[in-house]
Parts: sequence; structure tokens; C-alpha cells
Amino acid sequence: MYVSIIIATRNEADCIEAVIREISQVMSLLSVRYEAVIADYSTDDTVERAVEIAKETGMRLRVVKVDRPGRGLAMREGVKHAEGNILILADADGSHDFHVIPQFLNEIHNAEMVMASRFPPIGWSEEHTFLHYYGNMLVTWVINKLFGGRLTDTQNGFGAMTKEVWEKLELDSDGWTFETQMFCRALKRGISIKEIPSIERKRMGGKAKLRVIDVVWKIALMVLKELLTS
Ligand SMILES: Nc1nc2c(ncn2[C@@H]2O[C@H](COP(=O)(O)OP(=O)(O)OP(=O)(O)O)[C@@H](O)[C@H]2O)c(=O)[nH]1
Ligand SMILES: [Mg+2]
Repeated sequence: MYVSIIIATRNEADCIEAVIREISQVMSLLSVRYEAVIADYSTDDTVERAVEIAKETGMRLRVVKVDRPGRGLAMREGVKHAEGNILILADADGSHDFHVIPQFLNEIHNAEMVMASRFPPIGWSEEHTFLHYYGNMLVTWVINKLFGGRLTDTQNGFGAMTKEVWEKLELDSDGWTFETQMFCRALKRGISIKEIPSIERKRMGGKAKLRVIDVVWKIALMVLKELLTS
């Protein structure tokens, strides 16, 4: 097993140090070979800080500069450069609890995708607003109905899969519809998904790049597109 942790970063200088330290601490307790890949579109010193802390902690870190905005695009660029056979997709805002990584790696033997859920009955989020919470519930309900799933959270990109499964998904969404496309495709293609509980923390600093109100209609269009295509 060789694990590549793909982290999208856009101006996360306030958070990246804690993220690198937590990943390094969690991974040091596992006897698993790993690397982190930062897919960056920043104008601040996120990358410099990441490199400095990775050196200090002895983490193998690869930096991929992405020339256009988009979290989905960043994930795809990161994966292109990943050497591992197991991918963990992650954010750099400090909201993910990386202590669930051992669970990802245990469950990846039982399911093709292992994804963290922030939704009851299994998870929770300190970041949820009314719109996040009920918007996600509605989208997840629609996706389950249309594509035959039993998921509780289809808007969280924190999870693990093999590179082989990633390739089966053939994702091409650049922006915030990335997770929607990923879950719709996985259900359509009969890829097994195991959800594990996670608590999403408040971001540790910096600014959120996502405004739910701007992406709701894009998510709806993505669901429709996935319904109409094979
Ligand atoms: N490379 C790259 N990374 C991005 C881009 N937009 C956001 N990110 C990163 O993607 C991750 C998620 O972004 P957030 O702004 O936290 O969005 P979110 O977690 O979906 O939404 P919130 O609930 O508002 O935090 C963070 O690590 C960001 O730095 C982008 O355009 N390019
Ligand atoms: Mg976030």
C-alpha cells in the first residue's frame, strides 16, 4: 500500500501548517508508505509554509502548481502527479479530522470508495449553516433517488479510493460540482461506497472560497447532466 494524500490549496497560509502537522502525526502511527501532494492555486505563501513544515516533520511532499482556479481541477492535477495506489482526497482549511485516515485505510479493503460523512445519523459539522445543511440533504436525497444510493453526504470530498477506481470515474468537473459528479458517477457505475462518520471542524483561519448560493444551480445542472449521460 502506498498512500497519496491529495490536498487542494488556495490561499491557506493560515491553516496549512496545522494540516501538515496533523497528517504527519497521524501517518507516523501507521506503518504505511505515504506522500502528500499539494495542488495549489495560491497567491500567498501557502506552498512555502507547507514545504517548510513538511521538511521539519520529514513528510514526503510534492507540490503541483495549477494554473487555473477550481477545486475539482486541482484534485485531478494532484492525482496526475500522485505515485500512490491509494488516494486520499482532502482540504487544507483545517476542517477535516485526519484521525479518520486509519479507518479509511481499513475500510478500503471492504469498499471501493470510503467517504467521510458529516451528516446524521453518522457525522456532524461545525461549519453547517441552514443552507449547507438542508441544501446538502436535498441534493443527497435526489441523488439517492435517481441513482439508487443510500448515502448521507454527497458534498464532502474527504475520502479514499484506489487509483483504479478514480480512473473508472473519469471526472472532468473543474469547480464545486466535483463531489456531485463523483458520487453520481460512482452510483451509476456500481462502485461500492462505504461512508464513515466524521466531524467537520470550523476552518482554522483564512476565508472560505465556497458560497453555497452561487453553486446550488450548478450542482442541480450537474445532477441533470449525469442523469442524461451514461
Ligand atoms: N487549488 C485550488 N484549491 C482550491 C480552490 N478553491 C478552494 N480550494 C481549496 O479547496 C478546499 C476547500 O475549500 P473551502 O473554501 O474550505 O470550501 P468548502 O470546504 O467546500 O466549503 P466551506 O464549508 O465553506 O469550508 C480548501 O483547501 C481550499 O483551499 C481553487 O480554486 N484551487
Ligand atoms: Mg472548508
